[in-house]
Amino acid sequence: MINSMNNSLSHFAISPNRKALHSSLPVVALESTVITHGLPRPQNLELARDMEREVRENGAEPATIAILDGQIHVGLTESELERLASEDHVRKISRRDFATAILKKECGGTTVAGTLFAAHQAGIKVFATGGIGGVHSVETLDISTDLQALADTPMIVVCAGAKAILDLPATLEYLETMAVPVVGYGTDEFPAFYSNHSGLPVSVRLDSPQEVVDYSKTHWDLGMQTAVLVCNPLSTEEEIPQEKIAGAIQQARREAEIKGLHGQPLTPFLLARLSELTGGDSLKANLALLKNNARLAARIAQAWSKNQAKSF
Ligand code: PSU
Ligand code: MN
Repeated sequence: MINSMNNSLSHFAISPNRKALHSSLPVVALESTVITHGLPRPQNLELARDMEREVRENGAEPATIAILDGQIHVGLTESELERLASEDHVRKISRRDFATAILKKECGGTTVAGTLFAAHQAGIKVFATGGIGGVHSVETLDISTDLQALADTPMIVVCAGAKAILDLPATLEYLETMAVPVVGYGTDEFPAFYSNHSGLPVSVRLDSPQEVVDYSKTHWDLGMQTAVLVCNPLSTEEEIPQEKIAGAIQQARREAEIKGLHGQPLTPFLLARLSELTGGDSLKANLALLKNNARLAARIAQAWSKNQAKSF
């Protein structure tokens, strides 16, 4: 469990969203590993801008989170976003990497786990990503810190399920063990990132932003400290049916194994290889689901702050 701010405030730059944060206006945190390690250029910068636009157009303030020159930024300016998307030496920042990046004055993209840490410290309640990390199906043990962060950070996380390159049944088992509610947004099935169908059940189905807010409030009023994971499927036009992508996923995994890849480079390799193997189709679906999640997160953030205003 991570203690609240303590002396860490000096490492934060929260300026662009301070007003929104203090007046409990709707704010959506956005991660940045997807910009630095998850997508090729120039799509990474376009996507970062698109996600911010989707959030704004749906009534909330975006706060993209990253590390620049050793400072944790909650909310980036346009030029900071451009810099992050084009920097050559950027670290992938999960929870354990903050102190390293701060002391070495590095730049870095925050993963789901890293973003949850910084967003929670800044008082943000809603966060949008593409797909969470999870349990990899490799011989060596590889469980994303994302799962541990979800287990101990009380935030609403909007995603398209876990990335399809993972062992999805094992990932869901882990989330169950850690008591993280897995919400199907308008679905009974856990989405598999590019595909809407995994054949695996969610723990609860909810159908509107207000239902997500009511659910989260009840969960946290009981004293629970876990995230509420909202899994948002793509439209049928945008998804890639599982049977169409299963072969490419298997091949990418095999290649990673032959290369002996493990640790932080594994996920970026699998995503990039999959895009090559599908002739860009997986990239297209990945971009669509990221925007889709930003949209829903903004609507949930709006419902959340309306609810907060009512209870004062
Ligand atoms: N969603 C995407 N693309 C990504 C990621 C999520 O559409 O690249 C990133 C997230 O930042 C997530 C990370 O936390 O991949 C998982 O990395 P790992 O498996 O090494 O924990
Ligand atoms: Mn890992």
